[in-house]
Amino acid sequence: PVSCTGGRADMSLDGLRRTFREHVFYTQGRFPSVATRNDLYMAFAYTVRDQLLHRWIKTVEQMAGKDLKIVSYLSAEFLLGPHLENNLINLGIYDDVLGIAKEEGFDIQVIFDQEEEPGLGNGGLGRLAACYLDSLASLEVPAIGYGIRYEFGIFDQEIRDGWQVERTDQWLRLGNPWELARPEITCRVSFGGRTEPYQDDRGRYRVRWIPHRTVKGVAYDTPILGYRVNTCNLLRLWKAEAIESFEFEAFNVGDYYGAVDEKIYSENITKVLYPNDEPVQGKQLRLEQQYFFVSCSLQDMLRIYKLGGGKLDRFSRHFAIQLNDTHPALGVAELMRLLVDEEGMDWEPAWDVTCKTFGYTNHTLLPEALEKWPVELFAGLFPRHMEIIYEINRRFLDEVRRRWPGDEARVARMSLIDESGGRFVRMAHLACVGSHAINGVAELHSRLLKEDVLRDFHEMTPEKFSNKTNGVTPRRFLVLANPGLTRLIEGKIGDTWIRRPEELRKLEPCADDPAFREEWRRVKLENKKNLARVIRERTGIEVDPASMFDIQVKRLHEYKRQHLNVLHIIALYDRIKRNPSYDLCPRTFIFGGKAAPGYFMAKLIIKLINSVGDTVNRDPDVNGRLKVVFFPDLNVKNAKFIYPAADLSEQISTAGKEASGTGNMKFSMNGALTIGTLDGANVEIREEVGAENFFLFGLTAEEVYSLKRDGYRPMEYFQANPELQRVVERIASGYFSNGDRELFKPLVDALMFHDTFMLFADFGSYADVQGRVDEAYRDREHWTRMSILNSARMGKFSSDRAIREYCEDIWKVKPVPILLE
Ligand code: 26W
Repeated sequence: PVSCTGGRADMSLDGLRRTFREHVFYTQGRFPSVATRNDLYMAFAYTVRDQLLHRWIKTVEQMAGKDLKIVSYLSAEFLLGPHLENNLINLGIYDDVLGIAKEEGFDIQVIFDQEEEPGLGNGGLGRLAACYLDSLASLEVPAIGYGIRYEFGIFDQEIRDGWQVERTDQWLRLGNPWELARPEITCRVSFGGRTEPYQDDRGRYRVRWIPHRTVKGVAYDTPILGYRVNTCNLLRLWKAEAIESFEFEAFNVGDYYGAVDEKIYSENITKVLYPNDEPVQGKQLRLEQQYFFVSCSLQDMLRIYKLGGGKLDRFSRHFAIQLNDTHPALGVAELMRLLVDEEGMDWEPAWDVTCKTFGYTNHTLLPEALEKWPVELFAGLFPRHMEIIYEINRRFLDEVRRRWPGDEARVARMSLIDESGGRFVRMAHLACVGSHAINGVAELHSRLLKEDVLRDFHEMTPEKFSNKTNGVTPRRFLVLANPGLTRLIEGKIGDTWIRRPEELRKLEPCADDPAFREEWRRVKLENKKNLARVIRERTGIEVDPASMFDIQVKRLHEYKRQHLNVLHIIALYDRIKRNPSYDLCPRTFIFGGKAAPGYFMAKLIIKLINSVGDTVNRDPDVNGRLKVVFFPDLNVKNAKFIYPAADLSEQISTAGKEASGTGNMKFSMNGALTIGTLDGANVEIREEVGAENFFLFGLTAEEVYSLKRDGYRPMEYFQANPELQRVVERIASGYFSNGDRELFKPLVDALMFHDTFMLFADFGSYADVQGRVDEAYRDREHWTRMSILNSARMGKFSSDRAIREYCEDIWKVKPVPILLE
């Protein structure tokens, strides 16, 4: 065993202080008196990283040579958020480091604030991947996360004149102390060209791919430490570089600029994260990104596996690969190519290995969000994979025909190739056929998958399907985000719930204790004051921490219905204008979230929120009863101010549209009550916390479908509801846009004539239930009781529970405890 006791592995207070000072001096090259804020942050980060590396070495050492199984989580996105604070919590040295900072004479919060977060994801899907990495390590399960090291992550959002403005995210500008570049761990990834048949030395028919161009993938490793354990897993992200091979040089003799072009072209692949939360159809670079990281990752796994002397036909006993949505689904064809073309396996055993290795998680029901690639584009980039997909499809459709003779409609529906107008490769079908397990991310979502989107696949192979309801890590979203509440809970029930959140149930009796309720309110008020301060700093708006904080933060999307929330705000405003003494419990409405840069309607909704805010916040008639705030640049770092400060969490998507939602869980854990539809995980949250502690409204998924089927006419709801008419009229008349009737016309027209997401159908019941929220908030004792019960009953939504289910049902992997000696 490698010995690294003493020195930088020393985690005593003295050891940490010495290591920190050494890093200021030897890593940053600074005297303490001239060290910048960033020098200090870097020195702390390296001090903590030393501890991680110590555990990482131990993890690798103790896993080597063991007959174990590794989870490989393939995801185009990992939305990790800042590392420093999280690692301090997981290591258990938060207070020590706070002490050192104090002694050395600076504010640790300022140091934390210096960290640029790796925003390598869009929203729910990427953040889920990060929570799952935390839980895998915390449960001591060997795992590798594989993804893309985007040079520019999700854009930074600014609000100018009420509109979203995007700025490039330069997260690597000051260096990234959490990653280790591995210039010696590289893979070659090829694109384009053609294929060619040949006979191998045993006379077997083979195919060789003669690609048009090849790039190099370089590994960048980030250690992922679990909570209070020694397991330190690996997040391996790939960066694209130009290969500087002999041929490359030879080809470019005398053509310096050509050579530089090639370099730029190659490095483009991992330049930027696509900022859409819906697929970008036909974007070649996006498809190249997907293949690039999938190919690097599979090559890497095969390399690791062969290093341990494994035989290829047993690969699936040692690696369980999870496809986070269809973004890495090309992996199915790529593993086949590697096994058959590169390793010389026969088709059948290779296919057997492939199917046993992959699992597929679906994250969306929106039909327009299912990825499909034009065959022409696909075949041009991946001629060999196209052949392999045709062969998979041929064999698969033969099976369909055997099961359902003569049912050619079914064959067309299930084919990996969509030929219903243009030809496309259906990535979800490829993922389903090439996996032994398929799951949705909430009970309702998994049911709808089986009944609708993947119905034919469920009929054919029901045993592949299961549900794995999402979860979030209580470490980041409770312990780190809400230290006040964490202390209060620890004072009552200790801290074992941080690993076993089911134990939060022990708090239930405290809901009946008036003194505890008082404390609970005090913590919430502190958190609200804290958010109020941040809002003042970032927007200049003053909000009253005594008012109800009603919050909706998530990506801007019509199906998430931020504009339904706005319609209700305008209704309240309208009531005040019609009756200046209208009795309204003071509320602060807080919104946050990014809109895809090309999503016009989502950007218009941001503008509407800000315009309504401008009007309402200034109107003296309102007299403090209403405030509307758009919190700019929602990211993981900012989210920590938001979830702990909420009284009410808005989860108001059209039923049947939100696969799960995870923000709903983060809010509820922090004691917010939810107003929501029966959509995604809301259904299960309501089951857990009890219907009496949840504000339910709106159509069910079934009602939404049948209404759509029978012909939904928004105008009927409009005509039946005078308040709704006045609300829409205020927007249409230019009341919030200085008389400009054109500005919000696209939004108004979309609602009046289409209302795809049925805001009008749900408006009445939403406004009614908001009235009940208003009443309930006046009874502070009862509200606090409900709030405590929400936190106490959120155990199910820990990502630890979710990961245990994946481990047992899909991956068949077991924990491997790591000793530090
Ligand atoms: C750029 C292409 C693209 C396409 C789709 C990027 C990202 C997506 C995802 C499917 C969108 C997404 O984040 N889905 C969300 O996944 C969460 C985690 O399971 C769920 O909680 C959300 O309901 C779901 O919308």
